[in-house]
Amino acid sequence: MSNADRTSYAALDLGGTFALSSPTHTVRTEITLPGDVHGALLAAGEIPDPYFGENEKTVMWVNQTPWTVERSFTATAADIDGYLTLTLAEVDCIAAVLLNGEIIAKTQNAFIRYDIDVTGKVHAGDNTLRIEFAVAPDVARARADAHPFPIPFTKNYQTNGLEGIHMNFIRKAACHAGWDWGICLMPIGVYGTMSLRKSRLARQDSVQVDQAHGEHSVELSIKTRVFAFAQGSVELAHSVDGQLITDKVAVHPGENVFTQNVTIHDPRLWWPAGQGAQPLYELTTTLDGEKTTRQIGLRKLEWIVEPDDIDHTFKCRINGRDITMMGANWIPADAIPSRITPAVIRDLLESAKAANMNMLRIWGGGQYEPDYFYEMCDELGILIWHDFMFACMSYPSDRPFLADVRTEITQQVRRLSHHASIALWCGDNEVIGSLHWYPETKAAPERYVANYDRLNSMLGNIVEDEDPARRFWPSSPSMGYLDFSDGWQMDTRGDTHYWDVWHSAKPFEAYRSVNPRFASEFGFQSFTSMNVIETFAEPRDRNPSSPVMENHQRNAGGNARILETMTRYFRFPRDFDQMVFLSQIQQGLAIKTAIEYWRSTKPRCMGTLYWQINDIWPVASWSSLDYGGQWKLLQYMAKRFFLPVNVVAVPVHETVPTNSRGTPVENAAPTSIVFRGINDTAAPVSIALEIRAVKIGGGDRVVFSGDASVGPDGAITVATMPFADLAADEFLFFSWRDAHGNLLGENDYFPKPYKAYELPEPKIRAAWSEVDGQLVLTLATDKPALFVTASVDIPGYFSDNAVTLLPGRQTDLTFTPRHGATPSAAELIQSLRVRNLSETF
Ligand code: BMA
Repeated sequence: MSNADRTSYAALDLGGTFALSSPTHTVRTEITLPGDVHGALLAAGEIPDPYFGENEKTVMWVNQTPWTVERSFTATAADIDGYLTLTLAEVDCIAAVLLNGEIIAKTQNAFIRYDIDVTGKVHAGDNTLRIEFAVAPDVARARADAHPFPIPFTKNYQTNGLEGIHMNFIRKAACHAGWDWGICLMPIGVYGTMSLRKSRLARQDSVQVDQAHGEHSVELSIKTRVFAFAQGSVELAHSVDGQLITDKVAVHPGENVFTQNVTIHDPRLWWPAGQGAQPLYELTTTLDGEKTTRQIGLRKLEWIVEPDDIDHTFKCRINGRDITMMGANWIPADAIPSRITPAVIRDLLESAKAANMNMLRIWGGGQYEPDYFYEMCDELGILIWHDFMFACMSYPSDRPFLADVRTEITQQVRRLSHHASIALWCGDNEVIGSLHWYPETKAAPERYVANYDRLNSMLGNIVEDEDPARRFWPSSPSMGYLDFSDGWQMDTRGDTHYWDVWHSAKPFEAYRSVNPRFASEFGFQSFTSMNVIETFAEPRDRNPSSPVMENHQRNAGGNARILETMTRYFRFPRDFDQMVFLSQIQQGLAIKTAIEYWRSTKPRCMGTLYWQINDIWPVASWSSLDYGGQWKLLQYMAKRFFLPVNVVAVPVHETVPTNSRGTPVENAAPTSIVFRGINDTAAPVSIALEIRAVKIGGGDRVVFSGDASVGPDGAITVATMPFADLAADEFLFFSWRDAHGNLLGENDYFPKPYKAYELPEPKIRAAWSEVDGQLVLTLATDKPALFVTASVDIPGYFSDNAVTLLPGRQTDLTFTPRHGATPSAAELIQSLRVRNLSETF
């Protein structure tokens, strides 16, 4: 690079320490930006830990206070010798930005990157940057009051004596106001880039990459958006796969678009996790010295939504193969945004991959994630179903609102479209459904449908213009293009949110009463693990109906639902600790019931994403990972029920027994049990299946042993067993091996609820040994032991857990530390605890 190039572009990072103050409050302290006000006040000892006890209420004043942040920075003559852009990303949210006392911008959308032209406004020497934040809930209320007709907001965050916040009138994560799993903090801050960029003539605004896949090559079409301050010419260069394209291009003031093509021969294809490797090609773009890099995964991705004999397919085809999507829904990783770091995100995403997931859905009540999130997904092979950020309520559709959202969506699509991991753009979460929730929307459906369509059709059009290769899906759930009917449980087309088991207390078996094409939401709650509860509840509060535990349960009636369900499937737990453990067994069982069944219906069902993988704070919720990333039992069970080659038991009722309300009768005995072999790989697999009937007190007999071949991407019935062949005290345990005798998996099926069995008290032996330098925990038992779970006091997870142990069948577990922990053998051994179902009551 020549000297001229080196000086033509520079960026001054304006992140760092700012003074934090308020015109209405006496607090004066410091804040590190990017960061947030709650984090700063907590660090300064000005507020207690918002997550502890009921402190949420104590800190509520923070979001009702206007805040100001200010810093001075020094610029050299060289720093300002050119056109200057102040780039601020993720400013949360309604604020005035002042440079040297002059208002240079007003921000109002946390999802927009503000590129502010500050040419001539920065001095050589000292400068001041100041951001004055308005009280967002007040602005939202004023906007709602001024709107010509009422637009109700979701009741999901009407908590803590708040009257609720009109989150549909401001653009920031809706769940910042609380959700049915979330604390209400309404954070304030700047979470993204803060930099002063100097350009000779022009700056990069976005780089997008489209892929056209041929027989043995991929043509990349690289679209660069360049913002020029004046007429002239700039050097634009891309380098990828050893090829360099350099162009001297003429620019005119404003936005300029350049498209350049590169052909990559014999491409190494990118596959989702579990289906192949994730090779990434590095694309470097340089504009007059401003250099950016992107990792490009080469894959052809299509959504096949077309008529079939059921109604319409809904499936993701990658590199020509219809691949079942398996995973969960994603919410923002922390309610205190400054705690969302690359290390936290990597840990969560690696846990998703470790549980055999290949897709996450970024849910519309949260946020667009930082670049590193998607880079990690590219690297790990995790596809993203991406909602746009609208959820569970109607939104305005006046011109200023739409203009603001147009900028938001356009920018986000341009920022993210080059990622191999982005699989789908979805208009929103449950906004169509929500038209049927509120008295106002129900009373005037035509108005609210028209209002909805103005926003939703604009979103679709932006995707069509900005990212034509990607599918736009109007909403989740949705039945398809311009279909505004309420089709949550429609199971012949589109995607399905099936919530009857949790929200309507239907039995777990009800999951088998629907046959979704793609189940994008369904969930069942559990308590967060005991060591997490200990971080927010004093010993005296560790009771499901204490105010502290109720504050850490945001779904009305949630704790009651957890406990009531226990009485249906289990003997009631003997103490709080066991109740917490049992709640996680129960949660795992609910979701296992759904996913095993829906996977067994392949190719009818081509996706199961349960609600939800992560937590935003420590809380009772539907998540499979605790706040902090620890594995709940559902995460372990997910690792098994998402095995690419799996065998599942499906009870079949010749006539489905239902009660007078049409609800399946709980625990009705099936006529037979069908064993379905599922193969989500590209090659045929041979499965040697052995099924044993096991007496709950010990002793078993082989009831089936046979081989089957399951074709690529297929599911077939491997065995069928009349239910009458099972004795009253027996359950089924089955295992399957490949053609070489390697164990591929184990599973079980209990025809009756666990409470109906006289569980023996097993003696479980745990022994550590070192195999190939790795510590292995071997678990063995003298009597059948259910949901045997090992835990240690070190961040990490075992290779399996919540396992069924039988006499003579031991299980070997290895431990994977998280967060770079390097536990000694002694530490692991000392803190080991092994639990099982029989000790819960
Ligand atoms: C879903 C989500 C969220 C909610 C969850 C649990 O439908 O879209 O709104 O948190 O249900 O109730």
